[in-house]
Amino acid sequence: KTIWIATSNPHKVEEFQTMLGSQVQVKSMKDLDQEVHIVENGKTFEENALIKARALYQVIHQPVLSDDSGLEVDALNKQPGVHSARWMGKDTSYTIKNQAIIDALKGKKDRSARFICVIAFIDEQGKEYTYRGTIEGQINDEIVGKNGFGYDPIFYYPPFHTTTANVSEELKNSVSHRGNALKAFMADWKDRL
Ligand code: ITT
Repeated sequence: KTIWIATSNPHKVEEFQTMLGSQVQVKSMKDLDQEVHIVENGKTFEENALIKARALYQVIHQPVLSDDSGLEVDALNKQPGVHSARWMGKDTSYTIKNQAIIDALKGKKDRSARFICVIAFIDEQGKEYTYRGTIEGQINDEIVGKNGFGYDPIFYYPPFHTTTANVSEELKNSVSHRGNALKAFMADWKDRL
């Protein structure tokens, strides 16, 4: 069984492949021989997830899944939010971006934050669905951990007593926004894929 995911982010591909298991083959934009033009100009995770899924569906005419995700920091008015990948420029390293968030929160009491993931799915008939998953945590006061990607090294998850970059991929997936969105998707589709 093959599932197409409308993403160019290899970390997302890796997490989906681990969560879906070896019975499912995950394919993504890099497995296509053509460019898929995507303009992610939506205001919400749902809009952007649908923009990505539609762009790939129009090329392959098969069921596709997509992931739009990001980090909301309450003390920063929920930024970087839907701009998480582009925030401070798409080529700025996450060491710099993560330190900038730590610096912006210095002295602030409210360190609450959450990752959000919206999975969009377009079925064989072209019908569209979205599924949302979240994980609540805190902005850590230093960069910790080498696993995961993006903002994981500053995302302190209280039940783990550490960041989501400082645990195994399997443990992160078991509680993550992406894991939770995929569980919601699977509750609907596992017998129909
Ligand atoms: P695609 O659009 O090609 O899927 P992208 O990385 O540009 O890849 P998004 O626009 O959805 O995707 O941006 C999501 C960003 O949010 C991502 O680049 C990270 O900075 C952050 N993010 C999302 N999920 C994360 C996770 O599990 N751990 C750490 N950071 C995450």
